Amino acid sequence: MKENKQGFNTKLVHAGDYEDMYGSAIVPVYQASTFKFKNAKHGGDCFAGRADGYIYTRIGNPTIDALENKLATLENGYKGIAFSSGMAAVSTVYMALLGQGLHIVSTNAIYGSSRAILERDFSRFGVEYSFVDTSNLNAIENAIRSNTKLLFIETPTNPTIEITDIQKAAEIAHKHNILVCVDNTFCSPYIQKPLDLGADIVLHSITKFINGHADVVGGAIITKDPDVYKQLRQTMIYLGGNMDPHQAYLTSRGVKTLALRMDKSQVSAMTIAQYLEAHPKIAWVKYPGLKSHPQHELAKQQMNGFGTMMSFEVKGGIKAGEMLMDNVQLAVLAVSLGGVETLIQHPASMTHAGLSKEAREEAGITDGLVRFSVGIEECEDIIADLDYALKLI
Ligand code: LCS
Repeated sequence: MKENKQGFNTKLVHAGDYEDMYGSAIVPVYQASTFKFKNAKHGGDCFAGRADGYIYTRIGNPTIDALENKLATLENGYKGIAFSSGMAAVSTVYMALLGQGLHIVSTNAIYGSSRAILERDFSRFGVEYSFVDTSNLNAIENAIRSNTKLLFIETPTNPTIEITDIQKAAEIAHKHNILVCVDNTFCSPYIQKPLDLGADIVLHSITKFINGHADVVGGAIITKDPDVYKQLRQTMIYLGGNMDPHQAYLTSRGVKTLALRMDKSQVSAMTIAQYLEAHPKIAWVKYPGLKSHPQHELAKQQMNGFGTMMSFEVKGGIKAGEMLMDNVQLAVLAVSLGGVETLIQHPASMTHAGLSKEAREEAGITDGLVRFSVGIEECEDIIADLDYALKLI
C-alpha cells in the first residue's frame, strides 16, 4: 500500500523506516560522527551532490534521516529536518528567513524563548518584529509591513491556549508573499496539520508530544516547498543545531505511540477541564474543548480533538496556585509538557520568566496562571490528586 494512503497509526509505526544491511526490524542507531568514502572521487562526488552517501553527521545520518522522513510523512510535508532542540529549530528558521531590515510578525503569547531570542539577539542584527494577538486576523493584517518576510504562529499558544485560524492567517500572509511557519508543538500532527491548512513550514519541539517520554530534548521542521527546505537545511548545517543519532533513535521509538498516548490523554483532559471549571476554588479554565473557550468552534474545525494542555487560575491568585503546585502528589511539578506523565508548572516564574511583566500581561500570562499537561495516568487518579491539593487551599 502506498505510504500516503495509510492510516495515521500505520504511518507512526512504519513511515521513514528502511531495512539496513542486517535486516534490522527497526532503524538502529548509527552513532557515528563521520562516514568512510569508497575512494577520493566518491568523497568529492558526495560533497558535490553527484553521488549518494553519508558524509558527516551534522550534514546527514541514517538514523536521523529515518526520523526526518517519518515526521515529513506525518505532517504531509516534503521533507523534514531534525534539531538538537526546539529552540535550535526556531532559531534556524529565524536565521534562514530573516535578516537586517527584515520584519517578522509573531504571536504575542509564543513560548518565552521563541520571543526572547528575537528581542534580545536577533534585534542586534537589525531584525524587526511585531508581536500581536494572531487569533485576531485584523491584528495580523495591520502588523504587516513592506519588509515583512515571515508570519510565525503558535496555536494553541503556550500557555494561554489561544487559537489562531491557520487557514485564514496563511491567506492573509500569502497575499503579501510572506512565508508562514506554525509551531505545532502543542498539538502534534495527530491533532493538527498546519501544512494542509496552508502553512509553509511546521515546527516542533519534539521534546514534547512527539517523543512523549521526557527523555529527549529535540526539535524539527517540515516544509512543503523544496526551495524553502534547501534554504533551511543549509542554515541548519552551518549553524550546527543538528540532532544527535541517539536522540533520533529514541524519538523514532517514542513517536510510534503518539496517537495512542494522545487518545488516552485527550479524553482525560476533557474530564479534568470540566471538573476544574465546576470547582468552586477555580477562577477560570482555558481548554479548547470547553464551550467557554472563545475559539471552541475554531478548535473543532481546525483540530482533530482538543489536545491535552490547559491553563487555569486558582482563586486567590499566585499564592493559592503555589499551594496547589506544592501539594499535588501525582502531577509532577516541572516544566516541559506532552509526556506520558502529568505535569504542572507556573509560567510567570518558570517557562515565561524571560519576558518582561508588561509583555506577559499583554499576552495574557497572568501571575496566577497555572499550566497543566495531562498524561496517560488514569483520569480518576489525576482528579483525586487535584482534589486533595485543592482541599488544602
Ligand atoms: N515551542 C514551544 C511551543 C515550546 O513549548 C517549546 C519549549 C519550544 C518551542 C522550545 O523547545 P525546546 O528547545 O525546549 O525543545 N517549551 C517548554 C515549556 O513549555 N516548558 O519547558 C520547555
